[in-house]
Amino acid sequence: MATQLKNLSDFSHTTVPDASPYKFAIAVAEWNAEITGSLYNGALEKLLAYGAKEDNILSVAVPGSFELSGAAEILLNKHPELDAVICLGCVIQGETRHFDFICDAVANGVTQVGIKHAKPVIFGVLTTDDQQQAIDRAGGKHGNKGDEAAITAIKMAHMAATL
Ligand code: DLZ
Repeated sequence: MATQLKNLSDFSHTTVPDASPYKFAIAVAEWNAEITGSLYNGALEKLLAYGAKEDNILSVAVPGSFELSGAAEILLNKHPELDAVICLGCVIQGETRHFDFICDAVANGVTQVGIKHAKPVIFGVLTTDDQQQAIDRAGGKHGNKGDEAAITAIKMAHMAATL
């Protein structure tokens, strides 16, 4: 029953478990599709690179980031066998408060769905001041947050499965 963590320095960013036993869903928002398409490609490539089977990855598109948590809820209800859901979107600051409402809603929604189902629901949503910041984080100079979301999903699925 009792498990002790080793020295935390043993848990580097590069230690990613084998993803082959796990089932994933990816929900991706169509708003800012050029960006979210890159996030999606990064996430999918990483899942496959760490051993996830194509047949075990279910992908759905939703209109905007606001819809991501609803999609996660539907996915987990229809497919209780899923081990993790990755939500990908990009919200870019505009002139109105729409940005704040969408960011708050998706962050809270994703959290609630994950807690409700006791399953990892990963927040892979860029929330940026402008388009360039988003490009930089979707395969640009700051990497690809889609990759990071996939790795987080694998680590969390593994953690839940091996408790
Ligand atoms: C309406 C809207 C706006 C203004 N901006 C974005 C955005 O930057 N990123 C995004 O993913 N979605 C945006 N949306 C759409 C909302 O997420 C949502 O699809 C609509 O409000 C309908 O519920």
